[in-house]
Amino acid sequence: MILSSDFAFKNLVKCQNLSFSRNSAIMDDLQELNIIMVAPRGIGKTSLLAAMHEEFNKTFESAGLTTWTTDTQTLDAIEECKRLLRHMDYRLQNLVDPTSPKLNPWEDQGFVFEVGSGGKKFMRVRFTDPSGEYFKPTATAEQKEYIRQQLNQCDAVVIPIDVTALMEKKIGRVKSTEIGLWHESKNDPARITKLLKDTYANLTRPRLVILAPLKCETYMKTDKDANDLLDHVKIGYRELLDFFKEDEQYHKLAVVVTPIQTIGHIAFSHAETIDGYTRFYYNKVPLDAPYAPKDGDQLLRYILRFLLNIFNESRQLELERAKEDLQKLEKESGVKSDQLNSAKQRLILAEQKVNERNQLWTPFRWIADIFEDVYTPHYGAKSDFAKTESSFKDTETQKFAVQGKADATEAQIQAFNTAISKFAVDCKQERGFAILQGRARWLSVPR
Ligand SMILES: Nc1nc2c(ncn2[C@@H]2O[C@H](COP(=O)(O)OP(=O)(O)OP(=O)(O)O)[C@@H](O)[C@H]2O)c(=O)[nH]1
Ligand SMILES: [Mg+2]
Repeated sequence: MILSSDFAFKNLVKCQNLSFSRNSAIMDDLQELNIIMVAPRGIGKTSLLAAMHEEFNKTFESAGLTTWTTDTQTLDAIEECKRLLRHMDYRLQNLVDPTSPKLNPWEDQGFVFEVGSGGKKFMRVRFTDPSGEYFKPTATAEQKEYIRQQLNQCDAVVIPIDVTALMEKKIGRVKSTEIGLWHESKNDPARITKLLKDTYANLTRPRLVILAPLKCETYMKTDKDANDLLDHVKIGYRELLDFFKEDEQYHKLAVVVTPIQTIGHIAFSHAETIDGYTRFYYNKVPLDAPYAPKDGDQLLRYILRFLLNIFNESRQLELERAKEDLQKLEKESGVKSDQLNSAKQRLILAEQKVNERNQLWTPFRWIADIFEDVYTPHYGAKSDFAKTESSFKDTETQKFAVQGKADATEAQIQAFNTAISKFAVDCKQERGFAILQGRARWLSVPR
């Protein structure tokens, strides 16, 4: 295992049975959920994040959640990508800057934000947007290891798909059972399938896989077109989808298809191959069409619907444990309260005896003292009462602390359940969109 820095190491630390890692750069106890974009060079990983970012505030606001975003290089790249796509010429000749490989891949902080409600942060979400270089056969050993570790660690994987490569051949659109001429070379499904097969062979926790067809404007015009696109995704990634359905993986995976238009209003024009590299050309339709990404929110909605479900599952366990602790503490507090009452009774009796003794005429008191010592028992009863009282108070303090924690956890679960329902209401499931696996278990909607 190559651990290039302390950051890398800390980034790999896992809580038991959960994927949540803690990032050394931000020292707090927030649970972190990770998502990685997986596709070769130029497919549209960064553009997809830009389309998602365009819908970011609206999507969270409508779910009643607050977000806090950290300034990172990836966020800068997203903003720059949006600026470029917004001012794209009508033939789409301005190209988005390719994401450059990092000298030390582990130093990539990604696009990070915290999610919460009512001013309280509940969890941190991190999108990693690696350079397409890392997925090439020529990638360095360190880059390959980085991707392997990220895939192991991430809760969700987004696979952008170049739809032109999937749906076109030299003489026009593919027929129903054909697959695009450039699908293998551009989208490299074989490499992606191998990467995921290697990582998901022994899954111990749930994962979400999103197949996100991009540059799909032309293929989403009618219901028939959109369903045809979905069918082609299923054919183009058949080996991967079959692997997901195998018994070992099936119950741990949610698999979704979400076609996203990262620019909007574009049409495929033609392909040109020079020196073995094929470039696709597009036009805006109409020529002065504005930047209008479509369905960028769908990515966020599905990811959050999944992550919040997972988060709530772990919170639910925490809540149950807190409730068990509370029950024990309540029992303990009842016993201690009885003990305190008895100690109090003993103290009152001892005090009475001392008072009675003190009221005797002094010579009689001396004589009585010889036959019965009332002061030592009084001292004992006093100290016994103090100890019992302190122990009772300790239990009560613990009880209040656990009660407070349980209430806070319950409030988090409630807030997230509401958000899951709101995210789910607008999750598209038709016209090219589909939940292929894991709906009931990992994308469930609270009643
Ligand atoms: N036609 C068309 N082109 C798009 C669309 N979205 C992105 N692109 C173009 O696709 C190219 C690649 O997009 P990127 O987002 O940089 O791709 P990437 O996967 O991040 O690439 P690397 O960072 O190099 O790995 C850019 O030049 C974009 O202009 C789209 O919806 N339609
Ligand atoms: Mg990029």
